[in-house]
Amino acid sequence: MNAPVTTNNLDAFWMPFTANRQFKKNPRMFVGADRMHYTTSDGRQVLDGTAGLWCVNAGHNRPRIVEAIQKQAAELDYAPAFQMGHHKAFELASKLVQLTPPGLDHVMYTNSGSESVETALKTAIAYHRVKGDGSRFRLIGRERGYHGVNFGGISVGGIVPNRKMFGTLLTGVDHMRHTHDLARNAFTREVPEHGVELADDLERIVALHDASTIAAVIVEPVAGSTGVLLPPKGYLQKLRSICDKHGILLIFDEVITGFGRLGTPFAPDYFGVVPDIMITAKGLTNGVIPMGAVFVTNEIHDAFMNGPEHMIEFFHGYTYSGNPMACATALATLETYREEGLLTRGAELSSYWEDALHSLKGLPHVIDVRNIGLIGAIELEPIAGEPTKRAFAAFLDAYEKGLLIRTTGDIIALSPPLIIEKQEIDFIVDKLRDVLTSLN
Ligand code: PXG
Ligand code: PLP
Repeated sequence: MNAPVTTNNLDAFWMPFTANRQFKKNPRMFVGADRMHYTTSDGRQVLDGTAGLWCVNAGHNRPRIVEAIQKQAAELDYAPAFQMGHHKAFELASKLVQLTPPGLDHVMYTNSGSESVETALKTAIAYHRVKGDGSRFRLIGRERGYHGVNFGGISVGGIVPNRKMFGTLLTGVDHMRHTHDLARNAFTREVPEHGVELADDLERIVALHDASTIAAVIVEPVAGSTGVLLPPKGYLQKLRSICDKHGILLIFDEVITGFGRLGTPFAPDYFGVVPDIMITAKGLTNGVIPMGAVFVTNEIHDAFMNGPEHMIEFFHGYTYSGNPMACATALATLETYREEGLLTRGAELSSYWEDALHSLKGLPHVIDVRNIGLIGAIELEPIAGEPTKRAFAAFLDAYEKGLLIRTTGDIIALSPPLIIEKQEIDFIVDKLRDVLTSLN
């Protein structure tokens, strides 16, 4: 007989990217959230040091968003995504392309970062083919890259445990080296000095496979999930110029960096390098309703607008692409960002944030502190033979002390909602100091 389904029965739900057995012995449950804080099931307040999973950029329970969802549900709950439209999908697209860098003026909707990645990779390969260049099929990613969990994304990605269980993956993929170099760049503030030459890996890969076989290069402008790896000075510029030289599309995966996380609306506004395809999700809807968006240049879009007009131009899309509930949520999110200046608020706070984080230098086990915009990372020396254990202990202790952080490997990652105030930055750093001081 099946066990009764109650909230006390934790067995049925196989949780994602979670130590299930550890969690179920001692569950950590949230029952509410408002602005910067969660309420736990035992009635405590926990400061959200990670904006959920890098997505709740405007903080929790924002009135415009709540109201928009309630209204939309009663007005138009669903509209078919294929061969039919609804106004908010077009309104949102028009508003989004005003925010994105000039030239990235067309957008396709998805439901997650992972789907945005698949959409971008497929678009890149198909673009070359519609231009009559079907021999360009290879995709180049980077070691330690995270591009979601679907087959295309893990193929171009470079996080070993996310890949090694899943067979042959996509063929025709190659990887550049990652840019993390503690020997030369430890305790750098914002962009590190050393490592621009790592972009030359792309030239080597081109020399090996020949440019005529390569469709696209995909990178996170700042690698998030793997533990916050920053691009060295000049690195992204160099990737851009190598791509231009060889007719290769450059894809930025901005699932984390998009929507204000770097103190600018998107990474091109920070680095001055514009990709051909830009992948987003997370902050697009403040994490509240699942949605992603993939931006492409006019040139890419226009290349598909050929053939008989009654024909579908691109055989791709999802049941929920541009779902009315998601579009209403995204519109309310953009309005909240605009009213409160949140897409550039990170820039105002970043030097305070930087100084606060770097004050942790010198504490036990801390081998690096790095930051950019409202992202921070503290890298810990792993316990010999037991990687991840030290950081996980820090995560559990911080949670008990009222602070939610993320850990990946032995790196603590921080990415608070962009509405954070200075005293809340102080709270984060004070708690971390307590945690790190008492860590084994
Ligand atoms: N690309 C990038 C660059 C991401 O960071 C995805 C794609 C996939 O998005 P979805 O919506 O399919 O999860 C991501 C997601 C963490 C963490 O703590 C990071 C992500 C997701 C969950 C946790 O680092 N990144
Ligand atoms: N599997 C089946 C059997 C389907 O019919 C569909 C969509 O119609 C899908 C998967 C894809 O679902 P989605 O469009 O939500 O990605």
